[in-house]
Amino acid sequence: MTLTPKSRLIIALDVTDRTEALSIAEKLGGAVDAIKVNYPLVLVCGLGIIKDIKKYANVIADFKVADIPNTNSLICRETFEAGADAIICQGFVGKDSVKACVDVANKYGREVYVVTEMSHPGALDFLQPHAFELVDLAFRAGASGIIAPATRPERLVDIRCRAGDMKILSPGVGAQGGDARKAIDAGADFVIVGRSIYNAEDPYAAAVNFIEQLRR
Ligand code: FNU
Repeated sequence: MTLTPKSRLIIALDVTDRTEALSIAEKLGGAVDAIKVNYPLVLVCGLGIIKDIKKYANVIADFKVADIPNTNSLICRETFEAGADAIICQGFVGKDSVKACVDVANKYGREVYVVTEMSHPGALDFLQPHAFELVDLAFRAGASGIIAPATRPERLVDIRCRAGDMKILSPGVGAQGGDARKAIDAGADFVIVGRSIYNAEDPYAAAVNFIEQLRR
């Protein structure tokens, strides 16, 4: 699949209970553009959880793959065999490592998204000074898109200018302080929201609220 913006909302399903994860996926899968899984859920449930969630939505595996090209290829192969529609990798390991992910993704008809500047304060230490180079690297490696911070909409504007046609997925909305609407207005194609949805008393209502903000 190719991630296409409809609701523009991706839920980060970082719960660590299988029943809860599947219940949220069943309720929200039809409303969001994708469900992102990360280590917290996969370490508890195993890679098989991807196939279970795929019944309800496209799945992005946020494994922030960051190894030598051969190991990256092996990780991507297993992740796509498990059914993931896209995988997130780190760019700081270099173009050959990112290209290894893209080559495997192309074989499976899936997508790779490359982390540029992360959303947390520590991203200023090492990543921010190299964010534009990471955007260029993602483009040259043939990635479908990049990850860039909703916590810094002013940076999203600059990263958007640099990213050309690549899609931008933007985490950091809600719990980390970012605003969904501002992130889209600054150039993101999708926002990624975790705790503000799955920790809400009514996750469905919380998701619908975000979708309405994004529609405005
Ligand atoms: P929430 N995530 C992030 N910032 O938050 N993949 C990044 O720069 C990045 C990410 C992930 O804060 C994070 O791991 F590259 O509860 C988590 O899964 O809304 C989700 O996005 C944010 O979760």
